[in-house]
Amino acid sequence: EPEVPSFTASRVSQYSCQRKTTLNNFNKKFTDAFEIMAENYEFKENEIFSLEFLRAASVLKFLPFPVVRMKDIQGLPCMGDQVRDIIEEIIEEGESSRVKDVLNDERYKSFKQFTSVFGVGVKTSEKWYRMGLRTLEEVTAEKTLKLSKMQKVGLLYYEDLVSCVSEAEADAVGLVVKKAVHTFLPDALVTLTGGFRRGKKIGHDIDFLITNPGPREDDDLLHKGLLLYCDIIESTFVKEQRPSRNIDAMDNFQKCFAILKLYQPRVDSESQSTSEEFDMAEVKDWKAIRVDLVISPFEQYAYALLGWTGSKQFGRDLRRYANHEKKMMLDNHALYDRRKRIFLKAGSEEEIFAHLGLDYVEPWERNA
Ligand code: DCP
Ligand code: MG
Repeated sequence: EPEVPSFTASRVSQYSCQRKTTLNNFNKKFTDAFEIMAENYEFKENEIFSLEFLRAASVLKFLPFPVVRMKDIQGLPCMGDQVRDIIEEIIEEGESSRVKDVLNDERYKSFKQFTSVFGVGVKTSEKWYRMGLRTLEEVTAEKTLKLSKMQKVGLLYYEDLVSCVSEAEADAVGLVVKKAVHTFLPDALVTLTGGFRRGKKIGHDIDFLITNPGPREDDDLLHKGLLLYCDIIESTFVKEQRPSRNIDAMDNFQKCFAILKLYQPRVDSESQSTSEEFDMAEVKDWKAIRVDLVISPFEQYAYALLGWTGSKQFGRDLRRYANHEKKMMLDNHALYDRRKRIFLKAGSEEEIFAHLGLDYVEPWERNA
């Protein structure tokens, strides 16, 4: 029987920060199914079940072979009954009836549409659904709704924003952002984080971390031009603040959830032949792109970089590991040793892994 050498299921850690997970996923069939189940539980605000499926997905993303029979998952962590049932169904039927039920569920379908709008989360979706709204068409037609500024622009640029961001677009935006930042702060470091730093070829947004070595004069950076829409969140970090206990807490950096207008040269010959029929001004030669800009003080840069590189599941497991295995508290700002009652400084991601007693995991191996 062909067996993958040096793989022992019982030695797979329950923490994704002790595993190396690349984008090479042999079990997409299963992990896509789990992610739908997790999302449905998230819509029902059942965090426990949602996490159960996300953890299972993350373990299967790490497996160096495709699962073809139940024996293949024997001894692996995070394989609860709900998870095993779905794996069994997919092995036997090629698909899962439970997942199909979710995909056909009216509430799931509505929440999926609603949350695809920038600025709309589970809470707003819940409200709209209770009002009897089911589709985005119904939402836009409902003139009595009080939409936030964020939701208004989310609907205005909807088509652009739901179409994914490519690597080429990420590079182009990177140049624009760097140029803009450097006119105000010539020495600032601008680093691409999020999925693109992990090697993903597409994303739903582009994440940048900005830090300025030397004296702090970055406070005004986000208040200057360039953006189509920008929701600036002021920094709420207070000095010597202990890392938050909540593993999904937002950080306190100054940040901006922006929509950037990326001009694109038109390359298709088709539109050129017909362009004479249109007023040139009406031809849209740009795309609205979601960009997150995070400003971190230089001393916190390594922690911010680790946190904003993700994946979300990798970050959750790092914090859970720190807390439960090391009695330390980690967030995007700092690492605090509860026993020694000290903050552990780090100038690089490598140092943070070392503080935690973990082997270093490269960004492209954090696709948990
Ligand atoms: N993150 C964080 N704190 C937040 C928001 C995000 O630490 N308040 C982290 C977790 C994510 C990373 O930042 O992995 C980037 O967030 P995204 O939602 O942009 O996720 P990705 O970039 O990984 O995926 P996508 O391709 O969907 O953009
Ligand atoms: Mg991203």
